[in-house]
Formats: sequence, structure tokens, C-alpha cells
Amino acid sequence: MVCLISAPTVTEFEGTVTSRGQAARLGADYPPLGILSLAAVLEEKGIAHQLFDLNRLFYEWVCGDNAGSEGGFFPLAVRELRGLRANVYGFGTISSSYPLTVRLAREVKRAHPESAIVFGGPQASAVDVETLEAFPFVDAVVRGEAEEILPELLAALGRADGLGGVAGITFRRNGRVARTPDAPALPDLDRLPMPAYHLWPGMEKRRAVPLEVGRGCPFACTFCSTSQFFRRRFRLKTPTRVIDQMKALQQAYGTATFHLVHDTFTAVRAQVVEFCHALAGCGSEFDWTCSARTDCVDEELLALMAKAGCTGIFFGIETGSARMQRAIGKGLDLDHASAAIRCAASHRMRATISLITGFPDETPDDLRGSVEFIMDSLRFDHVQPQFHLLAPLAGTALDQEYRGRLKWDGIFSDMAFQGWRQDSADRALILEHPEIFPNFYAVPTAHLDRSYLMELRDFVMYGMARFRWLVVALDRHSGILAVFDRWRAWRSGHRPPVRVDGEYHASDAFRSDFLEFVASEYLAEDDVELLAVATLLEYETQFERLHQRGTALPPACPPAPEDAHQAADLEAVPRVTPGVVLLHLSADYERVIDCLRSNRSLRGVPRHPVVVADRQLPGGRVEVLQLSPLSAALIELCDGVRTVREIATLFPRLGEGLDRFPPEQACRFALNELAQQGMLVFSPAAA
Ligand code: B12
Ligand code: SF4
Repeated sequence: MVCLISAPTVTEFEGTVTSRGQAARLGADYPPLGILSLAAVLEEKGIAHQLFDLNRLFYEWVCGDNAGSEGGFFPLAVRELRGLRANVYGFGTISSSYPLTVRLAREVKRAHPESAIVFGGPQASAVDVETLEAFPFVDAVVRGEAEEILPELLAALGRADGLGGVAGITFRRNGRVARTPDAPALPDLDRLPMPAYHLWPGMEKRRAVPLEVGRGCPFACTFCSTSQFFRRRFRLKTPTRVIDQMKALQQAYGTATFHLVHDTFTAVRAQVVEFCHALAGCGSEFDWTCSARTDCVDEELLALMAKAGCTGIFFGIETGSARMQRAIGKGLDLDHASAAIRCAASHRMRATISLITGFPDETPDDLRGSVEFIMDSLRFDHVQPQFHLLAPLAGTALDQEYRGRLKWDGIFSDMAFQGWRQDSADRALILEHPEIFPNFYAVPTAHLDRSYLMELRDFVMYGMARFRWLVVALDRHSGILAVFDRWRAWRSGHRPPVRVDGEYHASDAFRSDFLEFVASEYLAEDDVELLAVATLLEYETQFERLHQRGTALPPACPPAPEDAHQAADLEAVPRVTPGVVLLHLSADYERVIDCLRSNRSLRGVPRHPVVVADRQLPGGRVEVLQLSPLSAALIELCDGVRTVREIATLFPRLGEGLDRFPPEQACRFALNELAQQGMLVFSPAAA
């Protein structure tokens, strides 16, 4: 019996992850494709196996039956793992959770000394020899793709001639660490069986299913481990195979939404075109997301992908500096990258763009380029930027170049994410073995201070997640880097010193401190550009007050179908839809946003009072709608007490010329409009 254990993408958080949503964002509720792919192969070959998903366990620990279980996540995981009975325990590994994996494996070996402990996955593959030298409880490492190697290894474990004949593994022979030659990359991915999704308990509840569509990347960026792990040999499953798998998954789990997993899905244009045409003619409708390089898409291709159901695309941009693009081996043309992002957004694809700071030779000018790239992209609604602090991943060119020169500075990059507080046992391992855990160390940055970069990263990420348009307005006024410097100075003068880390930036304290800072530092200036800052500050401040009172933004309930027709009934009582909040602003919000979006002057923006309705849609997106003066006046009358008939009597007074229409008919029409926009619901009149 072999037990396959997933690499955790979550690690011990000491109670700071408290909600199902937070845990899900960290990948706790995500089918572990690596071990599901291996399980399918073992199933095909009739080799007994079981799965153990550490992320799932974490999810339950946060919010399920095991919530709050004594002593934290690690003891719980140890208890559960010790309870399993297997001859081989196979651990998947990734960089961020490698210390945790090592500690768990040690406990399993202690409990079952007769069993074999085998590691696989991206991290162990890159530090195979070092791992076996440091940790005697690990018996072997499978390097790279394991669908062919693992069954061979399992068969060889029981044979007298040992493991030497199995390609792609690292093991101990006569007490010394030995490596067999690399196994070739799997040439035909169509031959892989469907991953064993049926063994993963969360499938029925998933809205979107990840489906691996290919492997390998022909490029070789210095910070990335993909082209080492999956090799530079680009492979894609055929359209027929992918579409058959989509159909089968739709039939089994009812989902028509897929994350197509491949790091550079569009690297060979003709294959993507073929896939899109095949989808269009397949008789089913699917929506899907993928990852691509901006220089491997063009307008025509993006239009075709959108038509074929692509709703989201991940673009690794990495840096907004042309000089650094060359230095890190990515080589993107930044103008073309911006155009590709705008084009994807214009097709309503959600474009996630990822940038990294903290490269070895990065200068303040390079950093400025990256931050400007992010700020520019914020003007497009469908673009979601990410900003990371570099972590040197094992096996990358960067890691090789700086081996021996990496430094420990106690700053935890989100690329080596361990939560906000690092577990002390993890840290002890990391400090003892820099060669095994390089991603927790720093490449020297000659021109930039890493603690500044980490704080900037958190400020930008949390700032834009919480007050996107206010950040755009401030950036337009004085550049976000200048705002950041002014904010730091303000905070140190006005607030007691606190640890300014991710936890602070995620807290309500950051929200209110920042709004106070903007109010006190920017509103006194006389500058037409500040109209945007003032309006958005007004918006955010009202929003915050509602938030503090706990009234703001549970997801808005869509009106029940029967409610939608109630306006016809003169005795029905309209009220604002639960979850919708009304904010009163003193300048035209829509025009302000429009000017920010298109980079136009704010000079002509009318300064008259407006009401905006704000509501959170399921999935976390917030929709803001500026109401016409009539709608704003009408909605104020919908207090949950007045009936439609009573409101109709007041209707002619709400605007000039309204007395020309039959009041009940006109009022019912206007109320219905608001109900259709999701702003109002009707309750039947009290008996
Ligand atoms: C989906 C994904 C995620 C999901 C994970 C969801 C989940 N719960 O699994 C999310 C978005 C949460 C995620 C997060 C992160 N990820 Co990620 N992610 C991926 C991605 C794109 C696909 C993984 C996948 O499913 N691949 C397909 C399967 C089939 O491949 P596989 O898992 O590698 O499995 C094969 C082998 O590894 C091996 N194998 C796997 N398990 C086992 C077990 C045994 C016993 C054996 C023998 C072999 C073996 O055999 C499998 C079949 O060949 C990969 C890139 C990639 N193309 O793989 C990055 C990747 C795994 N992620 C990576 C990183 C760095 C992260 C983060 C740490 C950083 C970040 N900020 O993004 C975070 C995690 C920390 C956190 N909490 O924020 C790196 C890992 C690099 C490394 N050296 O470890 C990768 C490789 C991307 C990269 N090139 O940098 N990620
Ligand atoms: S960053 Fe993207 S393009 Fe560069 S090597 Fe990694 S997967 Fe390939």
C-alpha cells in the first residue's frame, strides 16, 4: 500500500487564517493534481494506494469538524498521518511548505520505521541530494514528472537488485547518496489517464475544476523553476483529449468551468487556434482560464480565445523595467505587454498580472517602472495585479548564481509564503540548511532595502484591494511611491510603533489609519487633481463607517423572482435590497472614475451631490452604481414602511416635469427599474 500525500500550499498559521474564504484562497480547497495524476496511474496498474490531502485537513482545521483542534495544525496532521497504514509514504513537495513536509515525514518514519519515505515534486527534485544527505528518514526522491517513475520505483523497492535500475531517482546505496540518470520528459501527455478526481472529496462542491493541459516551457527565466522541472520541451495535450476530459468532468461533477493548468498555454499559437476551433464545434459550452506570456498572444488570438470561452488569463510580467526584463531572461516588450493586457480586458477576460520586486540588480528606477506598470493597469476593471517579493527558488539560475551568498534577513517573501509568523520549528530547519530551503533567504539587493520593498509590497497589494480607485487617484496626483514615503513618515509621527507587516496591512487599523492620513495630508492642498482624491476619500470614509457598524456589504441578495413583480401591487412595500449600501458624495463619482480611467483632466467634473449604490456580488466583486437624481430621491422614500401607493403620491415632487405623468404608473415604472437593477426588493403589504 502506498499513501500519496499532497504538498501543502498552506502551512501553519497560528490561528491567523480564520475563515473558509481565506483558507480557500490559499489553495486549501483545491484538488491536488500532482497526487491525483499519480493515483490514476497506480489505479490503472492495480497498485494499492490511498490519498491524504494536507490542504484539505488544513481546511477542516480552520472551519470544519477539526476546527480549533488542540495544539495547532502540526500535531493534528501528525496524528492523522500516523494513523495511516502503508509500506510507502510518498510526499509531494513545494518550496513554501518544504520545512513542514520534512517535519511531518520525520514523524511518520518515527511511527512506522519499517516503511519507506519517498519525496517527489518541484522542491525535492531540485534539492534531492541535499535532502537525502541531511535527513536520514527520507529514503528516496523521485525527480521530475513521476507517472512512469513511481510505479517502477515501487516495484524496485521490493527487489533484491535495488533501485539502481530506475531512472530519475535519488537514493542511498551503501550509505552514500546516489543519483540515477534523469528520466526523459513524458512525450505524449494524451496517454496519461484522467487524474483520479473521484478520490478527492471536495469535487461535487467545486465551481471550477483545474485540468492539466500540458507541461514544459521553452523559455528560461532566471527566477523560475518550471523550465528545470518540466523541462524546456513544450507539450500540450491534443484538443480532442482536453475536450473529452472537460466533457467527462462536466458529466461527473456538473461543472463547465475549468482552470487549464499549463505555465505557458499559448506558446505555440497554432495549437491554441486549433483548440479554440475544436471547442467552438464540440457541442458544449465551457468557460476556462489559462496562463500565458504576453508575447505569445495577439489581438486576433485573444479575440478567438474569448469567443471560445476564455474568461481569465494569468500573465507573468515580472518587471516593469525594460532593463530588468533582459536581466532576468524574460525579455517582454512592455508596450506590447500593456497592449495585450488592455486587449484581454476589453474582451472582459479577467487578467491577473504578476510583478516581482527584489531582483539582485534592481535599482529604484527599475522599481518605479514596476510600480507604474501596476498603477497603470489598475485603471482597467478586469485587471487584477499581484506584486511579490522575490524568493530564490531552488534549482533556478538565480539560486545557482547566488548559492553561498544568500542572506537570512528574517523577511518572509510571499513567494515563500508561511503565513505572517514563521513556525519556530520550521525556522530552525531553515537556518540549519540554507542549501535546502533557499527560498526563505534573500538574494543580495545592492540598491534596494528589502524591508522597504516588503512593506511597499504589502501597502500596494492591500491598498489596491481595499481602495483601488483612491490609490489610482493618489498615484495620479503625486505618484504612489511618493505617497508611500509620505505615509510612512506620517505613520511614524502619528501612531505608536507597530510591526508593519502583512497582518497590519490586512487589519482594520490600516484601513482607518490610511484614510486619516489621506484626509489630513492631501485635502488641504488646492489642486484640481485632488477632486478625485476628495471624492474617493468621501466614498471610502462612509464605507468604513458602515463597515464599523457592521452594516456594509454582505453579498447582496438577488431579489426573489416573486419579489420582482411586486411593484405592480400598490400595497407592496419597497426597501433597499439587503447588502446594498447608499453613499452620498459631493461630486460626480461616475465622471471622476471616467477621468481616472481615461487619464483625462478632472477640470470639467461637476461638483454636485450624487448618491451611489454599492453592493458586493457573489465572488467578492463590488459593483458601484451612480443613481440618477430621480432614482436617488425615489430610493430615499423606500424606507421599508411606505407602500408603493404612498410613494406614488410623493412622486410628482421628486423632479421637474414629473407631474405631467400619471403618478402611480410612473412611480411603479421607476420602482421596477430599480428592482431590476437589484437595488430594491418588495415585501407584501402588512395585512
Ligand atoms: C495550481 C498551482 C498552485 C495552487 C495550488 C493549489 C493546490 N492546493 O494544489 C495555488 C494557487 C494555491 C498555488 C500557490 C503557490 N504556489 Co503554486 N503552482 C500551481 C501550478 C500552476 C500547478 C500545479 C499543478 O497542479 N501541476 C500539475 C501536476 C500534475 O504537477 P505536479 O503537482 O508538479 O505533480 C507532478 C510532480 O511534481 C510529481 N509529484 C507531485 N507530488 C508527488 C508526490 C510523490 C510521492 C511523488 C513521487 C511525485 C510527486 O509527480 C506529479 C506528476 O508528474 C504550479 C506550476 C505547474 N505547472 O505545476 C505552481 C507551483 C507548484 N507553485 C509554486 C509556488 C512557488 C507557489 C507559492 C509558494 C508561491 C505563490 N505565491 O504563488 C504558493 C503557495 C503558498 C501560498 N500559500 O500562497 C511553484 C513551486 C516551486 C517549487 N520549487 O517548489 C510552482 C512549480 C510554480 C513555479 N514554477 O514557480 N500554486
Ligand atoms: S516565468 Fe514563465 S516563461 Fe519564464 S520560464 Fe517560467 S514558465 Fe517559462
